[in-house]
Amino acid sequence: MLTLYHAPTSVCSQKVRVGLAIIGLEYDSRVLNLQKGDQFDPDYMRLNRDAVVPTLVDGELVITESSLILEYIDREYNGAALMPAERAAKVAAQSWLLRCLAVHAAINTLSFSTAMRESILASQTPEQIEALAAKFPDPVMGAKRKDLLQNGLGSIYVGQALVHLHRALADMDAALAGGPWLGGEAPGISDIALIAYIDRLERLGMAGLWAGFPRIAPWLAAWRETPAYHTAIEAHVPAGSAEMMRAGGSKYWPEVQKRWQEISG
Ligand SMILES: N[C@@H](CCC(=O)N[C@@H](CS)C(=O)NCC(=O)O)C(=O)O
Repeated sequence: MLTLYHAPTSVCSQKVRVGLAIIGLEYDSRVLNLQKGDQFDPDYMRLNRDAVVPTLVDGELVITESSLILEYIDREYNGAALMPAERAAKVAAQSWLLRCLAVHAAINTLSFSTAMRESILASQTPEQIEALAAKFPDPVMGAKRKDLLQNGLGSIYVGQALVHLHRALADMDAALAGGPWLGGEAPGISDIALIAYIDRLERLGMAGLWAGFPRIAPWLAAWRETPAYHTAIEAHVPAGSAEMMRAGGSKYWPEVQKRWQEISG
């Protein structure tokens, strides 16, 4: 039996749960409360020394990094059916999996400089934020979190996030010209790897980011009709949290939109 350490609304957890649902794999669920700091528990950090979710345990094997987990479950339990066999399509899919690192960093930046910032600043003192940042095993990640919370959209990380997201959305839009899914006629590994990130942007009230990329909205709408989306994403959203995220993110949208228009030229 697979064991998945995950968190309800963490985007990287969502994407792995979508993969598990699409393949039809059962798993033993271990839910971490990231707000309470479960990720810093020494027992958990023996599995994932970066103190992040998700982590998949399969017997003796411990797998971290959400894109690698997707690739692993598809290869080991699904005959690699989600990975294109054709040479160019396979390289494209592998590129999306790798690129998720930059896309995740950008989503983390936009989440913590807007909606999450609102709720954290409302409930934590500057000393508590300092203490949280000091717990990150990677000091640069701790400094990033502190900077996002202190400076919001004025953080130096925001410009980089917008550039990476602009490239990713433009490339997704271009790739979707070949079919309703990046995988062609059905969701493939690239669609699964990206759904949680695009979904998060919409939940932050920032769907205007793809106003100039017409194939993204129908792709997201199609995902939201799937049973996997409901099981893996929607069903885990705690009551009231969707409204808080949308309200918190929307407050910052005019400023994000202004910066986005500068990038879009
Ligand atoms: N590149 C990693 C990123 C993992 C990551 O940063 N996960 C976030 C949730 S999406 C996390 O656990 N954050 C812990 C925290 O905010 O303290 C992956 O794709 O698995």
